[in-house]
Amino acid sequence: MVHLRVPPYKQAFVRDLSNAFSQAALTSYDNSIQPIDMELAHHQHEQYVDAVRQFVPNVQTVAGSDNLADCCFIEDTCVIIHNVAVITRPGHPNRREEVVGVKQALEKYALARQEDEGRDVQDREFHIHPMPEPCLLDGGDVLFTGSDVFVGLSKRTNREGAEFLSKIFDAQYGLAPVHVIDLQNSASASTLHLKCVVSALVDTVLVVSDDDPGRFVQGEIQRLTQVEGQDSKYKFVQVPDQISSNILRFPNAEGGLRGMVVQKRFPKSTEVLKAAVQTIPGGEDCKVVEVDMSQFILADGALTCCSLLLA
Ligand code: CIR
Repeated sequence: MVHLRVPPYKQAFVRDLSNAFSQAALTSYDNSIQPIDMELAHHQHEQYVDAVRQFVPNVQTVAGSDNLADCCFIEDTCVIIHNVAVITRPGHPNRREEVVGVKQALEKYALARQEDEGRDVQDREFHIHPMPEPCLLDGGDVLFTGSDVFVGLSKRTNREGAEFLSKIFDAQYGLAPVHVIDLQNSASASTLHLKCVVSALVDTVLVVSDDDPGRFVQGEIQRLTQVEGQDSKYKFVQVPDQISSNILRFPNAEGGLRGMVVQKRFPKSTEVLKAAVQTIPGGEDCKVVEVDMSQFILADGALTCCSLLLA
């Protein structure tokens, strides 16, 4: 089966907040100066899930756990391309157990999908591959554009993790080539994950932050995807706020955009994103939803990290 683009999403998984979120989530912020407000975090999570529901017919919630403070950041536990899921080994030891509940939810989903008469028979298969040791990888380090997978090597993701994705997505299923971007350099070492500074608007238009890590990643993507002297197929939109470079996109069946979720409170970046959408064929019909994720930002989270989206 040849897939050339990200199709519209039919299914999403989100994960409830842990009761330990405000106290024990990993963060680069000083929690005593900027504590997380749990009530507000719950409210913002609901707004986020409502936004996803506007574009995805089935949204399933995986139960949170008191022992897993960061479990709402479900993106880090799994990478899904079309009907193939790789369960990760999250880079931080505190987060490693998060995969157990996600794997169970996906196994259940895989069984239900097999019976789904709304799907073509060959589309009912759903394959799940857990990552073995010594692989380490957070899903936040993986960007799938529709035709390429980019993997950031970071404090959380190692080369073995990237190689495992290549083995599964490229060698075994022929879905897309996997390109490695080493983030451990002076320009981007402060970046937690690759997708802190880049995400896709549509398959060939990427949003990057207008700062050193964003420019570094843009350069790497251009370099890795240049063929025989031609320019890379990717175009870039630079946003002034790093947090706004991480958007949720909801493709339509024509390769355009049905909708996009962006961070609230960053008006300059939102203006740039809205203008970029207008340059995409059919962009005038794209619905833009703004969600305030301030309490998740305090735990180094953004938008893509709180869901798994699949066709
Ligand atoms: C962590 O440090 O692992 C979490 N507090 C934040 C994870 C955010 N994940 C993501 O952006 N994919």
